Amino acid sequence: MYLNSPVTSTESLSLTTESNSEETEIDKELIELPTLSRPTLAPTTAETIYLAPRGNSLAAQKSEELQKTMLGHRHERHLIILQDFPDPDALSCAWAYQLIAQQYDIKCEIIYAGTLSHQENIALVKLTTLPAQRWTTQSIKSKDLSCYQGLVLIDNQGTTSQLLPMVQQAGIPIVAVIDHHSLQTELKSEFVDVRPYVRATATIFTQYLQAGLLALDSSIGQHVKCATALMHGLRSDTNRLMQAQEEDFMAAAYLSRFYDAQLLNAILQANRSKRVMDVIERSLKNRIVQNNFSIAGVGYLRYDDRDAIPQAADFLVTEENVHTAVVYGIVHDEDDELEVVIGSLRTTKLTLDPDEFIKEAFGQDSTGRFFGGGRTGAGGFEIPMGFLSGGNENSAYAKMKWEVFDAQIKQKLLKLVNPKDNPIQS
Ligand SMILES: [Mn+2]
Repeated sequence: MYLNSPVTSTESLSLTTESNSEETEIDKELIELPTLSRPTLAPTTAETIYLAPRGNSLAAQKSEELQKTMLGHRHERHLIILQDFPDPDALSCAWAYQLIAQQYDIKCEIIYAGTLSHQENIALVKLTTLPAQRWTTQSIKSKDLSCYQGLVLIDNQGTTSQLLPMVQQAGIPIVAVIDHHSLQTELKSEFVDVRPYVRATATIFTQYLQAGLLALDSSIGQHVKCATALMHGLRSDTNRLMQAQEEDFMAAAYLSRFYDAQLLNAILQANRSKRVMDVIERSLKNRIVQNNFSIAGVGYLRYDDRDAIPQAADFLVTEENVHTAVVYGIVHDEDDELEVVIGSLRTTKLTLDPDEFIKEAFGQDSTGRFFGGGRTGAGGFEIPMGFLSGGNENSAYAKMKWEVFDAQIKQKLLKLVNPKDNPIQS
């Protein structure tokens, strides 16, 4: 807090308004040709050096575009849809978006379909009074969606939300998509800012703030809390900044002027529940390690404990000689009587692309939708069990069902991990 000297406001002004807009002008001229023929991603050393300054001008350009989009939607009501199980990156960015949009008299509601199951997420929402609401696939049916004029997707592209198809049916157009996961599907959206090479959506949002979309003021409690949430989102998506790159550090440096370190500490101090500890124990017992991959099925889990899966993967990847961990289990949703296999991947291997790995391991469903994807260092998948859901009162049946799914998932993973050694073929 004491870092917030009066200097900061003048600094940020000169950074954002004047010098930056001039830079943008020059940059635009320079990059006019390359932008047209720009390859999606080819990280050669030469290009990495070239990308850095362009990253900033892209941020300035996108901020301007977003502002124009918001100007065109003044006095409307929008829904910000998060992934079913939102993480700190998603939650904090949605809040930042809401605060930015407020200035244009756009009222945004932040919604998600699943639960907040990670103890840190619960602490984040409670301690910062972050305004996110749970709308289940049941409760949405009783909502009047006609009062909303637009949808916003943040830290996701709709593929991880059960709510999106339901609100799209109501004919609400997508106004903005802001994400850092690999491009999933072509979405029709007025504003799109998808940057897979950025480590956190919180970095993108901090750049918007720096560009002047919202002037953070450390005397406003809500701004301090939002900056703290963004810092938490940025840290958690970059493995406590260990996988952060220059622009993530720059974003963290900017947030450091406004965030509340004590509040962040309180969020991080949230303890694991006993049930999460039990899932971690099961993952330890069940893991098999092959070719530096650690793979563990943890059986059945309650819906509210779903987040124990990524936490178990976070833990397994810390074992020596392990660079990648995959943990999965069957999550039972009592509300909808549905079961789904949920899995998480964590890797420290720089050459392993979680998005590619998961897409290749599990493929697509009958509609062409992938069962999962990822970003740098982490990925996840969800395989609906459809007709096989339920019937678990019969424990012999439940056990058999788990064994089949466990074997099938292992089989698919081990094909990639160790093509020659497939334990199923005996
Ligand atoms: Mn993220």
